[in-house]
Amino acid sequence: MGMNWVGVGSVYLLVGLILGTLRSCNGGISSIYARTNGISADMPLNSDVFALPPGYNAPQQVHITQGDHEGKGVIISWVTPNEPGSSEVTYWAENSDIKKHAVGTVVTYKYYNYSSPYIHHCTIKNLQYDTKYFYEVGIGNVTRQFWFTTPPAVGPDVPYTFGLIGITTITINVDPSTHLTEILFANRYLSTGDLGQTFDSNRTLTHYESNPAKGNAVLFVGDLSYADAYPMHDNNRWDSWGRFVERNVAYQPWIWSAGNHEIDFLPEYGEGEPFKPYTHRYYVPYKSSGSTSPLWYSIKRASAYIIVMSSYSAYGMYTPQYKWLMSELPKVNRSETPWLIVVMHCPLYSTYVHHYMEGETMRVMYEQYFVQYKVDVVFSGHVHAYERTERVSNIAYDIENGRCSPRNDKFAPVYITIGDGGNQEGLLYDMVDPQPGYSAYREPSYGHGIFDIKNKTHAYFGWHRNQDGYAVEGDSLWFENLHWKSLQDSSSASL
Ligand SMILES: *[C@@H]1O[C@H](CO)[C@@H](O)[C@H](O)[C@H]1NC(C)=O
Ligand SMILES: *[C@@H]1O[C@H](CO)[C@@H](O)[C@H](O)[C@H]1NC(C)=O
Ligand SMILES: *[C@@H]1O[C@H](CO)[C@@H](O)[C@H](O)[C@H]1NC(C)=O
Ligand SMILES: *[C@@H]1O[C@H](CO)[C@@H](O)[C@H](O)[C@H]1NC(C)=O
Ligand SMILES: CC(=O)N[C@H]1CO[C@H](CO)[C@@H](O)[C@@H]1O
Repeated sequence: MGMNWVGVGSVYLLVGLILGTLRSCNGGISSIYARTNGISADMPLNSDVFALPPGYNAPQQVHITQGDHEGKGVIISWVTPNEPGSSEVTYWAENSDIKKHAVGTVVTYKYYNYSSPYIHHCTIKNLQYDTKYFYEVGIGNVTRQFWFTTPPAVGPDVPYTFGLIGITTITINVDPSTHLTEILFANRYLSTGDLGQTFDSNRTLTHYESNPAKGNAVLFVGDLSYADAYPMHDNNRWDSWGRFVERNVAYQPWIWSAGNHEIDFLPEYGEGEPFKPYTHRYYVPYKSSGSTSPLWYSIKRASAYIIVMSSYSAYGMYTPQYKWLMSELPKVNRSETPWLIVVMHCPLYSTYVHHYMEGETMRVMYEQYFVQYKVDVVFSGHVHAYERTERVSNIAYDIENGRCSPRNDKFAPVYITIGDGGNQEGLLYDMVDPQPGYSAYREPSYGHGIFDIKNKTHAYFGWHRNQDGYAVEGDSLWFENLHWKSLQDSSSASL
């Protein structure tokens, strides 16, 4: 039988170390694995991870992302605190003496009473595939050196490993009569903000970095700094977050998608332009996929075609996002990039009580296309927990026929929620009970995912909790590529 998750909430504190899973009669697995530390406190601003690099006007918050559609370009971004300095990048291939130079641009913005430092963005194009490059920023007073490796050429059988990091957000809803666990945690929540910049965020990042599966690039499912959790959305927390994640994102591209914590909408204090800090700080190559907004775009990387969508921008019929996606999906050539991955912050399927059905209108709008175009997997964040669905679709409904429940559909995407990077709001324990049949596995632990593409027909997904050893998987699934599987099925059917 299903369990009453609200009722057992307080027990989590007592059974913190008990590991195990329960099978509900309706759905898949609801793990009762609970991490030992339910509290997610922010790292203080004097923590090692936020340290300023030494030297006058030294570049900080260095981060890279893909800079073109095919993976031969990189956008390098960084911040200089005292003066604009130089927007130039010097770069060279490993084993090459030829140093090249590219010059980017510098931008600043104001937010309420905050003035940003100098934010530099420099796009380098026409790099060689599968090559290690060194690069240097801060030309002038203090230079700093980093490196990255470009992906292999786009092609169907190119193995490639993506990491998945999510950070997450919940509205803290403490009801003293029922949510004992949440009250105990809530005292700690109030100390701050989520990947956020808590001790758990740091554990998630360390865990990802230590995973022997060695991710080559990160698909980031939204909610970066949680600066909006501070008074007046204290944008200094955007800066501290940039310093925190530099140790990883300066060396491998993070493919960005925007979450609700990127909206930073504060019109009563004159901040009515949504996504202002995010879009000034995190550039993405949206124009190269014909998009008109950095909030939705696509890239090809090795054997994957990645479509990033915005849960918090207009997406109904005739909107720019809708029109872009409708022209985008038919362009995906599965002979070239067999793996079709969609990233969006708010999950279309989630069985946690917080944020329940928030993705429903977007599901109604887009699920039919994800099924039609055989999207292999949709990755989301938002919900402060992990969940994986069965392959289901819920698109048969036509207002009269009553067919409005998800049903098995072997050519529907798997929906995976990785909203568990470690934000200050804590984990979610309240789940829809009994577990619905479309939910294959759910667990409220912090962790990260690895999507490991082996070839054009097979990929392996693993989800790793922070509490476990670096190689341990809390959940895993072999993916058979939907496009190639459907061709195989139809050819064997016609025999
Ligand atoms: C964050 O993690 C890194 C790597 O494990 C460690 O060196 C550092 O001390 C941690 N910092 C905090 C504040 O937890
Ligand atoms: C901005 O405003 C906040 C809250 O009113 C205040 O605490 C902070 O010191 C101000 N910062 C600056 C740079 O004036
Ligand atoms: C799809 O990609 C394959 C492999 O790269 C190529 O041979 C084919 O021409 C492409 N099809 C279209 C319609 O571009
Ligand atoms: C693709 O990878 C899977 C899993 O590693 C393997 O079983 C399969 O044989 C591979 N296919 C080809 C054509 O190599
Ligand atoms: C080459 C260069 O950018 N030098 C600058 C270093 O910093 C001082 C201020 O301390 C500037 O005046 C220089 O122009």
